[in-house]
Amino acid sequence: MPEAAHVGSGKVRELYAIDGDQLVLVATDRISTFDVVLPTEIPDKGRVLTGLSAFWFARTRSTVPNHLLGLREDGRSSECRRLEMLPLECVVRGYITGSGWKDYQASGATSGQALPDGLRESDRLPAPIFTPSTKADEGHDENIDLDQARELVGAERLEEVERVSLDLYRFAADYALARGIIVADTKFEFGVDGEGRLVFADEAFTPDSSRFWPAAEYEPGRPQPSFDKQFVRDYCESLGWDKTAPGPELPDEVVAGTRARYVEAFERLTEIPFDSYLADPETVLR
Ligand code: PZK
Repeated sequence: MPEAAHVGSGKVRELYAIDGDQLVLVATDRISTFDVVLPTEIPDKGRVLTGLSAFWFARTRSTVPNHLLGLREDGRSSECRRLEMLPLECVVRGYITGSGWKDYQASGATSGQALPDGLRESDRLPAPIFTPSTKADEGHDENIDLDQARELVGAERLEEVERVSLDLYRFAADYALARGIIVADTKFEFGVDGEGRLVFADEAFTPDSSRFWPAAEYEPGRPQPSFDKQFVRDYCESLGWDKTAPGPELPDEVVAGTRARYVEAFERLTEIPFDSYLADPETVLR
């Protein structure tokens, strides 16, 4: 991309600056599992994630403004407003799993918020909870309590991001559940524009920023299968790989099955054929 300067790399995404006000966010077809990026790509995974994010940004504009300016013809690149990012990962959990389940087992609480006794792994919570974390440059984000979050962004901004995060989660989780997908939890990033307004940035309810579970297979008391990555995890487990880099190459049938799951998530949630998205990415905005 000769017209833009590379400004950042994530595990599976790249960020470029067009100028002082505009960025291009590119979702690659890379996939990570157990925190390791695999040498094999999943064709169209980046397009699915970019299309899903744009779909959700378009449908949540009345709740909070967002950074999306437009989609490029390639379907994997989005042009965004450049913001001052808040130093906080805004996590909402509707179900008890992952680090929330670990915290709960250890202390009966997560992010300093007490939870009812007797929860089983993957149980639905009585109400969604806001459990912020700090952005770690390397490795895992660290769960923090609301006092620590307040020190990072201030009391007013924290109240605002908590309210907006819970509103966004309730909207998308209801929407997805009606289409057979449980959004167990999700992570948001927000920025602030030149006028001090809160802006929803980064990605919105993708399988990389959220845990998607197939509702038809939901059964609390055990870990749930991942909607998108379960074939990859099962294959990696079958190898006895030690989960350190480099990860294994994926065989064609695992690649094809995983691609099909990403496309299925896109089509269930958007009710738009993925081929229509490829022909004209802006279909998801209308
Ligand atoms: C921003 N990241 C995460 C890191 C990626 C993405 N609208 C924005 N304005 C300013 N900064 C960012 C955004 C957004 N979104 C996002 N880091 C900064 C990130 C590496 C690669 F693709």
